Amino acid sequence: MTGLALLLTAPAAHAADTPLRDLAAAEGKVIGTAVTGSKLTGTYGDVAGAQFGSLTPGNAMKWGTVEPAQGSFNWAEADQIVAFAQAHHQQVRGHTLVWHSQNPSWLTNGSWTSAQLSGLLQNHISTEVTRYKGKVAAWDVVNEPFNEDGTHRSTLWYDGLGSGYIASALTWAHAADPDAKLYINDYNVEGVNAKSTALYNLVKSLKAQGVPIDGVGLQAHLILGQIPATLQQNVQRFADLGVDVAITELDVRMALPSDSTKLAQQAADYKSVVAACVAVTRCVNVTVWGFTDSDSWVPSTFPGYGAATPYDENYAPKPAYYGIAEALGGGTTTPPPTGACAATYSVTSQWNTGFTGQVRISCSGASLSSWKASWTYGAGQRITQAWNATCTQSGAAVSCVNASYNGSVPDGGSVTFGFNASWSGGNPVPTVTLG
Ligand code: G2I
Repeated sequence: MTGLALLLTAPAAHAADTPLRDLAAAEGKVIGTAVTGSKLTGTYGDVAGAQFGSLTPGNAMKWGTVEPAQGSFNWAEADQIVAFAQAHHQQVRGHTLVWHSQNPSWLTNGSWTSAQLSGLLQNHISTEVTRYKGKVAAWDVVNEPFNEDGTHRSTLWYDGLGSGYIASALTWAHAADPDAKLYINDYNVEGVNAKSTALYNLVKSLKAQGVPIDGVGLQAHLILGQIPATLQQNVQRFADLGVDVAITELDVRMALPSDSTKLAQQAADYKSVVAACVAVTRCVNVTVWGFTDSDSWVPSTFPGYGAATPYDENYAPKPAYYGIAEALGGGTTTPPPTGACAATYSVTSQWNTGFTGQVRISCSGASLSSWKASWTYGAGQRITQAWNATCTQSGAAVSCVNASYNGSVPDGGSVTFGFNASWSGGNPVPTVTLG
């Protein structure tokens, strides 16, 4: 039977499984995400609050954001994120106090003596850490201090203050909030290499000098299929120095467009990174650098690359989401069937002898040009009519194929068909397979 309008709706926004933050907690870990404060409403806020146990402001706590003009402060977005985190019982990872990038122009364009520069940095650190004392669990105190070859990066701070700026910054941060965990954070330090070895030697020497250093952040901006083989070994060697380790900015970028093969590889990549953290007791946190592809730095920085996060632009969990869940021990979670398209069966109304049901087919990171949805009734239900699909039933087995006009399900879209059926005794919901 035809005549009812074809329904096109957004894909399901939520994974029905145990939230990632609960899975992580059961493993003694915290799973976090970078966030943009202005987006923390609606579905973005729902997912950020429900799934993650810590938040990192993606930009809101950087010097250029908080003090755009000297002596003129803007804490609005940082305050908002901290308040959201408190309301959702989440930790905050403060990011970042000392960096060569995203500094205000009054600072970078100024001409400062070493003493002035040191005073500016101390004042900045004291002001920001004091403001969030007791509210920020961990700070990326120093961000990206090294070159790829393990030498110190030439920056405003290194050039003006020498390598001692790192110990000074940690000491000032500790004075402002003795309970906050203090980290040094960098990229391309996930595997054992010259840069990570320089970081290792620095942390070892800071520990030997009694400088307050609590942790090392491995950013983990990774490329599809290129997870460093020595990741877990590297995490372990830092842990063995007596510091915590966090994966602070995880994403796995791919050449666009994504397809089901790439998304499956990405799931495996996310799973292996999270598993490396789970395997090392002192690895305490894995944070993704944006949880949705609509809030990722990747496409604008690497043209032609993207789809780097665990949720698509419409907040549908991707296979990567399930990879994370599996690494966190979420054994009952399964990726959507047939790659990234999934079917959901629901009963929309029911009366004493009959009911109306619908099946929605949603795609994310994949698409369909035709479809067949099949299920087996467990209690003698019988389809009597269907619309927006052609359904046949043989015994308990039902099979519905697309109508001539709705075989195509685009990436990020969905198609719904409906039916009436009879029932008696019971009307359990069957599992639908696509194929
Ligand atoms: O670059 C990726 C990350 C590498 N590690 C340190 C992180 O702090 C860094 O984060 C990114 C943010 O995700 C981006 O959102 O840092 C970028 C700057 O280096 C941020 O990009 C900036 C844009 O460059 C600005 O044009 C924009 O106004 O984001 C700003 C706010 O949206």
